Amino acid sequence: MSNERTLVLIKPDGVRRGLVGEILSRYERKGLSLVALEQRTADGDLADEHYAEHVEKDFYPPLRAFITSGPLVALVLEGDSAIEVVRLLNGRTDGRKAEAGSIRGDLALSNRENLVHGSDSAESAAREMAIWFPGLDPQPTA
Ligand code: RTP
Ligand code: MG
Repeated sequence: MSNERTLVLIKPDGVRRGLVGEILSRYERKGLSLVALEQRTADGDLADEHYAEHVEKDFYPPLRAFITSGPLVALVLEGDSAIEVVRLLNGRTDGRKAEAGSIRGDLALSNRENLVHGSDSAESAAREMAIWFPGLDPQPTA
């Protein structure tokens, strides 16, 4: 058992499409616990910080425009192997290729507007939690 915390974003397409409850419920039904949740709108600086690994890539300008295009919901989830489990529930990046049964596989049809973000490693999770929820302990309490 490896209890972990991970950072999730329900991206602006998820809020616009009214899928926040549907997506949250998938994480909750899996058994992950909600530790923190906040709706906010990212500005360009916050987008650049969050997506530091992608800022030089060709796909970044449209990604930046998308992620700042409206409110999103940031959350921290906790549970056994939470980082990997969230990535499995999210599915492959491209909604057209994502596995049926995953959030993207069932609900997204785009490589960019793919509803959710999940930290991809323990290091990313700690870095991203510090960006979105400074003051929150990145480690589970027990
Ligand atoms: P995320 O970071 O959002 O959890 O997604 P991911 O790990 O599955 O994908 P990543 O490679 O980190 O890409 C971050 C986000 O950038 C958008 N993207 N657009 N070629 C493209 O147009 C392209 N590739 C990626 C997606 O929104 C992706 O989730
Ligand atoms: Mg990623």
